[in-house]
Amino acid sequence: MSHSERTFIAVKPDGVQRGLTSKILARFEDRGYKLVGIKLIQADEQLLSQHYAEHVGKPFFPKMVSFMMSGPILATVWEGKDVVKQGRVILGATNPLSNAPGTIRGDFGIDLGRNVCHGSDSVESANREISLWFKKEELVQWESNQAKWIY
Ligand code: FUP
Repeated sequence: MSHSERTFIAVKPDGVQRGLTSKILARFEDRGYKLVGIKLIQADEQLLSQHYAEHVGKPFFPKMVSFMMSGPILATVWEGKDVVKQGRVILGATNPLSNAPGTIRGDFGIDLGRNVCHGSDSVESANREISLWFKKEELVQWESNQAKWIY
C-alpha cells in the first residue's frame, strides 16, 4: 500500500460556519496523515457541477448546490497509507443519522443535507477531485519528521 496515496477532504459551509474546521483537521493529523494542500474557497456552480457530476439532474441537486455555495468551503488534501478508505471511515456514512458517535458526521451532524464534510470515495475520484479543486503548484511535497514513528 502506497504511503503517497492522496484524498480530497472538504469541510462544507455548515462545518465552516459552525467552527468545526480545526476539529476535523485534527482527526486526520491525529491519525497520522499528512496535510499536503489546504485553502478556503467560495465554490461556484461550475466547480460544483463538475465535482458532483454524478448527481447533476437528480432532485436534490439544486438544493445541494445552493447549500454548497452558501459560504466558504475548506478544501484539503491528505496523504498516507490507505487514506482514501480511512478518510471515509473518519467521516462516517453520508447520512449523519446512520453513524454512531466517533465519526465526524456521527459526532457533529443530524441532517443528510448538512453532513459537515466531503471525502473522496475511491482513489480515482480522489485524483479527479484533487485536480479539480487544486492547481498542481498548490500541493506541497514535504517530509514529515513524524513519519518514522507512524510507519
Ligand atoms: P458522499 O459520497 O458521502 O459525498 O455522498 P453522495 O455522493 O451520495 O452524496 C453527495 C451529497 O449529496 C451528500 F453529501 C449529501 C447530498 N445528498 C442529499 O442532499 N440528498 C440525497 O438524497 C442524497 C445526497
